[in-house]
Amino acid sequence: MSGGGHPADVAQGQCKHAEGPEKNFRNRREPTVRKGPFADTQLSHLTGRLATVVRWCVHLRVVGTASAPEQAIWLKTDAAPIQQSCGAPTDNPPCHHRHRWTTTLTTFAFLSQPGFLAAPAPQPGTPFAVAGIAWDGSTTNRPGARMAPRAIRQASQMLCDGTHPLFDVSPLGQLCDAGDLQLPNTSLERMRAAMPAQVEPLIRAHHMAWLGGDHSITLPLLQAYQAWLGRPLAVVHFDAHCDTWTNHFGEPSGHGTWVYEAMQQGLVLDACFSQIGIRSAGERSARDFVATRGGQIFTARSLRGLESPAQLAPMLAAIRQRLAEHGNPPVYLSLDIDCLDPAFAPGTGTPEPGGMNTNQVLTILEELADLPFVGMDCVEVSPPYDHSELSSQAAAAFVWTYLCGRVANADVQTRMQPGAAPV
Ligand SMILES: [Mn+2]
Repeated sequence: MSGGGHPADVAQGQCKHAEGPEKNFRNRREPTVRKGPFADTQLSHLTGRLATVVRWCVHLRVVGTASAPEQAIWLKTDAAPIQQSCGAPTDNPPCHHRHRWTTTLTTFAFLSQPGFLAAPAPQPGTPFAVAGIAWDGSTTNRPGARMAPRAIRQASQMLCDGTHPLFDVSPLGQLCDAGDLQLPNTSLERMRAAMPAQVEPLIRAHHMAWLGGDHSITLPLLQAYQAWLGRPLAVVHFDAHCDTWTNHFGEPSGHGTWVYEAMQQGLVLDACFSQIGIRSAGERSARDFVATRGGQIFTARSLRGLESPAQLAPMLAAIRQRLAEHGNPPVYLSLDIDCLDPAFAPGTGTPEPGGMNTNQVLTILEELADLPFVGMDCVEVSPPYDHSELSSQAAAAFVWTYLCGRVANADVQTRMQPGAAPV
């Protein structure tokens, strides 16, 4: 995509160090070579290339170590909203490291607006936000999910103006990108301990879509939502795996234990827990765990050949009925990209053949868009194992579809405040 209206193209020239096609890596076939004694020689050609690379490295180093106001000047953005959203003092904002990460590392060469769907940094009153949780320390097979937030953001920029063909709305203008949480990647315990102080202000300020990360991030997210709402949540859980194991290869917690732990901790309404796409190997007690606790399991096998709204209607009705029986509680969506068959999402840590297709997931997301969702995560995308960005594209499409569904159902109480009456 290279049309003139594309966000990536519109965003070009934000940095004064790279204005114009002659200084733009993407649009330029040959480097700008300073004329001199060797102007027409191969040596001069190589020198020019080297000089350009050095100039870019210096530029990135300068911008990368700058404070938020300095970056704002260089990137021609307004620092005030950034500081206000972080509650940071204007003279020496301690929050600029987060924005340094999201601005410099994804702007090199491409010069595109780095946010999901080209969304700006958080501002008070923006209804929706995305944030990355770049953690994959709990993966049991192939790592790489810590790279996913950036990959999903990049894939999202293919969606242009974000107008959904079914809902006919766009989240742009109502969406901001809070960047990635600042988390230590040293241990699961330390990572989770660092989450609440960053997660809670975001869920109070915005309806959040979280970009994982491996699935171990969902437990602390559910803890934060349960604490905020003061009540357990219903969950719609797409996954190839039941994630109900009682230990993580000898450790108490990991990316395959969060469902068990959430139920044990009373974070979720067991009867309103719906699993979709389950198919992995596992002992029967784990595979059936959610059902034995009163929840519902829709295996990948049971969904074979069912794709359209009419074909999926019985399943959708079962989810709705269960929620209605329990007063339509707030719903959390947790979407593991490995619910998809590896043909549709090869870039994931624990691929399981025989999975859902993209249309099945999209149909379910579209048909359930009027449920009282309070937030979502999309996890387990592993860009190093992806091909042609298939998995990142699917993840971006799912998050975008969810957000458009929220915008299209603005009459539904999408952000249930603590103590509010059920929808
Ligand atoms: Mn999984």
